[in-house]
Amino acid sequence: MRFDVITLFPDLFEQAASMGVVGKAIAADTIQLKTWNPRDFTQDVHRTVDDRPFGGGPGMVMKIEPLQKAIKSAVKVIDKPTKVIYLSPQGRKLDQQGVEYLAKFSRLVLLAGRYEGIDERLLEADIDEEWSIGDFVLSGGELPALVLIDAVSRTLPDVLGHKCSAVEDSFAEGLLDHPHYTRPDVFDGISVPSVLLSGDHKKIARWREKQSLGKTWQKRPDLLEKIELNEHQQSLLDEFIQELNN
Ligand code: 4HQ
Repeated sequence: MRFDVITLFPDLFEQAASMGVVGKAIAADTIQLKTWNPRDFTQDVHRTVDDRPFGGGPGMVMKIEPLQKAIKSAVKVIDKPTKVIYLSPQGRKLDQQGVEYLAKFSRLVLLAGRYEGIDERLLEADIDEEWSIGDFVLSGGELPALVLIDAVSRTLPDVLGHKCSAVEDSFAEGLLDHPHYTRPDVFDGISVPSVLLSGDHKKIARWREKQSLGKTWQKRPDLLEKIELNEHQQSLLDEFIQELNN
């Protein structure tokens, strides 16, 4: 998977993308990340990328020409299935299903906007899809782009080397993750659930699945409405609820 990011803050991406799971995937060349600075596509001495909004009002708008040149340069590097994405609160809300859809493209060009946003004509002419990371206002599209890169990357085969699959993760099946514990086995008088120390891997897997269902039921009941539990899952959840009432 290759990510091309159009950004006024390339350093931010070099930094963030050098760390953790994504950093390792880049080092291993499973993922490629390249940044394109719209300032490098300006003609004037001041390297102007923004201008005042027509119609007046506060704030500035990103100029169309440097952005379009940056996008076109990024797109033409490789001839592969590409989506050009603009991060904005007006986009489709990102969730794990959206992440998996995006992961199917071999290449994503991400436009991280600043100021009040981009000229609407660029949106119409050059942006394939608009995505949002949530209903709140940020000062730029850089963090949303990094969120997208992180979430998409971890679904790719080979990125989570230590796991058989990302399928074990929270949300992969539309459920929350089960609780986790590590040493010490007693902290402040509170013990780790004994099943986790039993060495019985079948029992442990069953406990975790039950917890995953139960925690989802307690904390995010809206998620359960989106999925159909199988018979086994339903009886585990019933058991979880029954144990609460004991
Ligand atoms: N912005 N999800 C405004 C966001 C945002 C979001 C990005 C702020 C674009 C111009 N992007 N700029 N929420 O708040 O994606």
